[in-house]
Amino acid sequence: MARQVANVWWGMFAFATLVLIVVSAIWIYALARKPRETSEKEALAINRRWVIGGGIVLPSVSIIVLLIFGIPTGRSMMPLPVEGEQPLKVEVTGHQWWWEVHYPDSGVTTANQLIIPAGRLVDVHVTSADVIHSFWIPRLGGKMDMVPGRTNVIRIEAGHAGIFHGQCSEFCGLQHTHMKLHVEAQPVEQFSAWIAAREDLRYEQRAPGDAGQTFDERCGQCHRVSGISDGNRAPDLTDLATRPTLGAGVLENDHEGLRRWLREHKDLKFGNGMPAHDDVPPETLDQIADWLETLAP
Ligand code: HEC
Ligand SMILES: [Cu+2]
Repeated sequence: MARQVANVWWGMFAFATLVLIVVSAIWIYALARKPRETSEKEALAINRRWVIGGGIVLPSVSIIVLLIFGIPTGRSMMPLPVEGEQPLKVEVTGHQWWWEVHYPDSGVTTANQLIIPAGRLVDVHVTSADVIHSFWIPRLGGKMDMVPGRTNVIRIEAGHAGIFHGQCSEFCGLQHTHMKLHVEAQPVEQFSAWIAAREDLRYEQRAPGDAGQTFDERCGQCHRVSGISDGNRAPDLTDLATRPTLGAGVLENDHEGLRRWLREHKDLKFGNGMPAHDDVPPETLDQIADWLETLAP
């Protein structure tokens, strides 16, 4: 889809360049040539020719040509029925300021990362839990507003495996910048394994001692960890350790990063929806961080 959009853009660019060159040439010629005597009637006829030719015929033809290429491109991004293999359905919900990602066919939920199979159509059903956000992965083409109370569908397809970058593209508040989405297209078998590893994933091991209790009391009402807690107001943490970043792109997700996030998230991402935990001993937060680091299939 992105390639088709790019083709239309390059076509428009070439045509606009041509128009610019031709108009400039005529203009220079008009400035340079000697004025010629014309009768009033002749002058009117020349005027009319320019108005009809340059003002009506040329723009009409240009717009029709543009539509001939543009309409099919637009349609290819619409979730129209297809024959053969059906598109994969993924639901993405925008929150201030993170992305909830859900695969309804397998019941898998993750956050701030969108993993898709390469070479397969993917219908992304987007909506918002609060304000208007916009779903945009520039290199996969298109862009779709995420509107509360409404579901829009955008069809994407990654032609090859690789990492792409998504970004909220509708100003949605203070931390709009820090609303990045890690998008990864994987070879089909790898993607199937990714999903399979998360289906029916349940943990039994709580964080040790105080940390486990603190998590139950202070974190679990917002965050879900399959088997341990089922909060639904914040990023699902079930596969946290497999995500490349924290806070939708604020920090690298590694040992240091996770500890920093729990202690300093209010400074790292001012105004974000997670309460400060200043009254929890830092060592306890570190223990929680160490446990969170083990949450991977
Ligand atoms: C009131 C709900 C709430 C509570 C309680 C809460 N959080 Fe959060 N948490 C959030 C929200 C909202 C975010 C997303 C912030 C953002 O990126 O804008 C978040 C983000 C996170 C992240 C980063 C997730 C990611 O994928 O980037 C981690 C880790 C985390 N919280 C751990 C905890 C821990 C541990 C506790 C308990 C000590 C806790 N949270 C308590 C709401 C909460
Ligand atoms: Cu935004």
